[in-house]
Amino acid sequence: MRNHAKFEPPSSEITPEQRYLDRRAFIAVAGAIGAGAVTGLGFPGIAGAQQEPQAVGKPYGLQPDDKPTPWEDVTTYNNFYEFGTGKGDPVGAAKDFKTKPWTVRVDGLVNKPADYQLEDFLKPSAVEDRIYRHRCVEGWSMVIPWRGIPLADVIKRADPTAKAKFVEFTTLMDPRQMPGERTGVLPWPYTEGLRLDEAQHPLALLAVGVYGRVLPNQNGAPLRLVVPWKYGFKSIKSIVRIKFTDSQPKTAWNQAAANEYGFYSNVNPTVDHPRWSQATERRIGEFFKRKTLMFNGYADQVGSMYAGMDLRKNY
Ligand SMILES: Nc1nc2c(c(=O)[nH]1)N[C@H]1C(S)=C(S)[C@@H](COP(=O)(O)O)O[C@H]1N2
Ligand SMILES: [Mo]
Repeated sequence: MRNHAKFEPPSSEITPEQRYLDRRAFIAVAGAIGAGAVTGLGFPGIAGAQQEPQAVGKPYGLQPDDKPTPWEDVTTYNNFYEFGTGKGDPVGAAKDFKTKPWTVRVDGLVNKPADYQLEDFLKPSAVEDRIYRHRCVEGWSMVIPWRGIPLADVIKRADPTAKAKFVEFTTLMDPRQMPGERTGVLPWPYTEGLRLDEAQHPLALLAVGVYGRVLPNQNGAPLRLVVPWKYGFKSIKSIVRIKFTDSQPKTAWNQAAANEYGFYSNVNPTVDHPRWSQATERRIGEFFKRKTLMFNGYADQVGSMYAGMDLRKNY
């Protein structure tokens, strides 16, 4: 929590470069917000849920013309099929979703399996604000100020055995609360997976908040994954289980359509999805398309994990 950046609302007077390079403003806001904001917020049930959304966080991999997507878009244009297949469905359908109490099971090939209450799962000192790029395989993108804890910290605490090679994540299965789970649109519960080294990568985040506030239900409350170099569907929401395995986990989207959704799903402008080109993207709130970047702009940080792999085969 050393670096905070606050981004003013888009203004024709201020160029994006100025916004970035104005270190004075950057530091002033960092002081005003302070570490207290982080210890208090992002934890369900702790004051702060009603404060104004703040685009706080250290920028990771942002391009010079990237600025946070407005709160309104981040929290009303969502993919969360448990609450409907329309982008506008989850904000209403998840309104009364119960995220307290919430248990997270950590198990499989680890020396320290445990069932955690969410409050015990999160170490306040590990909570960070980070601004990441987000790219959905459908061709739209956002820039999102997350609040969360590095997944690597959680893995360290679980202490995987030498046999552990992958991590499997599972979303809550509760068809009474999640109407989508009463349909056949995906194999439920939603599952995702990462190779262990990917999961340990310092960019992989378990988010509990966005815009300095507790995660809204439609964004995957109370705990969701964020892996910014992969297509958005890898960033599984409302996680109840993190399991370490020796074989590659099945994932919901791969089971639904294996030719469209591979295990890796790294953002790659040179490998198209059968139905959507991945070469360009539309930033939500913008009119013109932008070029999609290899690994969504995080190639310098993550590229070495895929050295020697055929990314056309391992899509
Ligand atoms: N459990 C679950 N997680 C999910 C999804 C979903 O339908 N169910 N959709 C994914 C997709 S396709 C995207 S693009 C992101 C969207 O996250 P956001 O609504 O917070 O932007 O969540 C991902 N995580
Ligand atoms: Mo997506």
